[in-house]
Amino acid sequence: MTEHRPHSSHYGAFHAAHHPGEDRLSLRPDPGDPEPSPLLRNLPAFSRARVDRPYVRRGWLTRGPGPDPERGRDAFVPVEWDEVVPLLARELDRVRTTHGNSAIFGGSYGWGSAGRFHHAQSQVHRFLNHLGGYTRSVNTYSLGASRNLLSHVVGDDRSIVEPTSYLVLAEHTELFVCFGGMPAKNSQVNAGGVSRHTAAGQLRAARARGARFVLVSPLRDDLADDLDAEWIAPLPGTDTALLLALAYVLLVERRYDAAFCATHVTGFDVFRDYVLGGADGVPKTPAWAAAVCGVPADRIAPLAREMAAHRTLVSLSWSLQRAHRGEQPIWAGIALAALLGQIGLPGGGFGHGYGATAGTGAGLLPYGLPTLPQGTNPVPDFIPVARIADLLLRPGESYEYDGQRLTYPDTRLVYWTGGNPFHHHQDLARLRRAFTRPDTVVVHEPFWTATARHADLVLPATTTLEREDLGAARQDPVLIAMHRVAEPRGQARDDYAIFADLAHELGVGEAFTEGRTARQWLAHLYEGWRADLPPEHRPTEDFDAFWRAGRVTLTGRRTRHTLYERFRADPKRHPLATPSGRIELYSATVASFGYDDCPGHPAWLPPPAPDPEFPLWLVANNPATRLHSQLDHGPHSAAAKVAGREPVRVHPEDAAALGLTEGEVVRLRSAVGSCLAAVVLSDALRPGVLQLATGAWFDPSAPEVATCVHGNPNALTADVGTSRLAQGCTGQHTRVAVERLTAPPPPVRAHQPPPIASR
Ligand SMILES: Nc1nc2c(c(=O)[nH]1)N[C@H]1C(S)=C(S)[C@@H](COP(=O)(O)OP(=O)(O)OC[C@H]3O[C@@H](n4cnc5c(=O)[nH]c(N)nc54)[C@H](O)[C@@H]3O)O[C@H]1N2
Ligand SMILES: Nc1nc2c(c(=O)[nH]1)N[C@H]1C(S)=C(S)[C@@H](COP(=O)(O)OP(=O)(O)OC[C@H]3O[C@@H](n4cnc5c(=O)[nH]c(N)nc54)[C@H](O)[C@@H]3O)O[C@H]1N2
Ligand SMILES: [Mo]
Repeated sequence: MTEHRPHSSHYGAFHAAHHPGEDRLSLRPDPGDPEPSPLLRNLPAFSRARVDRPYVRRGWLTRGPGPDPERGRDAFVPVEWDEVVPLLARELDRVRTTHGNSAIFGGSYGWGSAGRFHHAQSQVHRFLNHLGGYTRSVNTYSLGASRNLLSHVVGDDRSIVEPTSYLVLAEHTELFVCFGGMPAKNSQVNAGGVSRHTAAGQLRAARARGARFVLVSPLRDDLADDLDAEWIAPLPGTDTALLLALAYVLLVERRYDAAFCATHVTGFDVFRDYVLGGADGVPKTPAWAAAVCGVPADRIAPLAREMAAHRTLVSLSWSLQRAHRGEQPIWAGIALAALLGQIGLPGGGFGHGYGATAGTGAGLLPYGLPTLPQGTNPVPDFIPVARIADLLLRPGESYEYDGQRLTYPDTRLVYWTGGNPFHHHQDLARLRRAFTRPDTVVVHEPFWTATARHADLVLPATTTLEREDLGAARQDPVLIAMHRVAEPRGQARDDYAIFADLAHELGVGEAFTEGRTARQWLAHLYEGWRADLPPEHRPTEDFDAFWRAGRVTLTGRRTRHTLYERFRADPKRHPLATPSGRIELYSATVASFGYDDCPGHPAWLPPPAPDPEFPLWLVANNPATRLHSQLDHGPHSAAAKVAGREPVRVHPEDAAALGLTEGEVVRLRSAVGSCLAAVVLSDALRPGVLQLATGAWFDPSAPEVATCVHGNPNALTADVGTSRLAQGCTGQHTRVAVERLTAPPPPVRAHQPPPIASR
């Protein structure tokens, strides 16, 4: 396929041609993209790590389904498609008839690939719904704490889905105070795709107009250099204290907007009382905060005054809430913005996720996109997504969640397509134990990820490049005809084709496929979507014309608007969806749950006292050189590794104190596990804080040396929810010690196939 064809990914649209003889991909970013993402460089990743055919784990094949400590350690036996499909169909049938459908965990969280039809989660959910349903997961690793919190505080998640647009910020915001930054590395990516990367340009435009940026983060590179930001570096996990102290200054100096608080806020008195110390005897003064967060008190008070004197955006990153009591910094940030009284004014108020994705602030199409109908799931059971290990380890036990008492169902079969829990979950040694518990684990994967290695049945999925699809996101102005760019590798098949065969075997083939081929589905979804659009936004191209053209333009994206404008103008006519209709600085609902880990107003809830054995903070953020764990073996990701290992950044002062040298492989140890990583010296960190990105493929091949020898930070993070309110992921931080190695480090085997056996 030497002709360049249109395609799309979570990090950009492009044209590509595959040269099979040389195993080379020639790739041209979309010509309309002002700043194409370097992540595209990972795409020409043809590698040994590919799953070439179906496999069944040896122990499962010989002993049959059942809990097995060998899972994740065993060899795999190659099998034929016409053998594995009936085998798996029988097992699915056994589990649902013997244990009921709630015994199938089909949450299958993960980003998979861009493409509306071959969306792996939609495929697996549709398939399992045709079998009678499954236990699902709710919420995301991205925003576990915020979704629930925002529903109580501002009534919905519009501040995430459709925040004030960048165009408005670029024109109006005078002062950006960015908690967690707006990292350029993250605005490469958008779920579903992005054909135009505009975030960095908009921020430069704001700067060129004279806006000032303050970065609040333990890492200096969370805002681009060309924004000339002032850098304030708190200790990880202490933003709540800083935010409360800023509120304290506004309150005692009477710089807050009393009129706005009187008309648009509920619970002001409770919050003020807490901040001033009436509730607990501790006034949240700058000096108090300085002792907690390490930011000088004499910078905190002036910052509060500057915020009150300018059109200020309080920008809160998603990372803030992916941590111990992650609800609190978001609630405290909204409270601060409420005191400033600029919510609903152009360029003022708060934002939550600018910089987290390419789409945040890029505007939103006022209509939906083609999607594969998933059917309905009659099984009521669910877990908050980050409780996966608890689900498998604690069947029948109950726990609290957002005012409810839930019980973990007894899981017999785990079905995963398009996600990598051995990348995304915390405390991977514990997840390994959890994965020994079910009777059967099924994974569809293009690659031998750690999750595939911990399965019993591994079915080789095509990559996006090997199939046709529709590519679009609601924050982007084009729908892309994703043409096939490469032939499927080995015996790889589309998730859809795999499910179609299983469905036929189980007697629901016609219902699942509706008699359509994949190409017929694309045409069906496209035409059905087109017919439903408001006429002014309906593309004139029918499917064939769209497919030939390679794209259609999506019109109507609202790129200039201010969030909460109408609420501000008339809170009675346009109330928020909270019980009071206002911004709740005190929530009677949250208070009624009686959770000490999430009381009824924003509060500083200190982490457990630090263990002197683990003196350093580790920030485990999203990676700059790849999307999560995807294509970790790709050229761009590989180029950032040091001697094949994931780099851990260390401040030169810490390195000197520990006797570490650039490039040295060290062992990081936490209360739950250990991993190896290669030292890279950097003064872009607050001293005492290390940084190790997520996504290096988990490699437990030398447990006597480390839980992971490659550098996956989730070997170190604790598997604890944010609070009972949301049970969100807390993987962003952990406390560690650094140890020098006394023997040469073992090789990294993560990107090689597992042991293959004959029967
Ligand atoms: N410590 C720590 N951990 C974190 C985070 C953190 O900040 N710190 N961040 C968290 C966040 S925000 C997220 S969203 C998660 C991300 O976690 P995931 O979304 O699970 O990570 P990915 O690496 O994107 O996994 C997607 C998998 O799908 C596979 N895949 C791609 N296309 C297809 C397909 O068409 N079919 C099939 N069957 N498979 C396909 C890929 O090969 C890959 O293995 O990680 C979380 N984990
Ligand atoms: N290149 C790339 N882009 C991505 C992704 C990817 O994998 N790769 N993943 C995408 C996904 S799924 C998501 S959810 C978003 C994630 O968006 P975020 O959650 O915002 O991203 P992170 O990179 O995890 O964290 C952002 C920054 O927060 C800072 N930070 C960490 N802890 C603290 C703290 O306690 N206080 C303060 N003030 N700052 C702190 C860190 O320095 C970090 O670089 O990114 C998306 N974009
Ligand atoms: Mo995420």
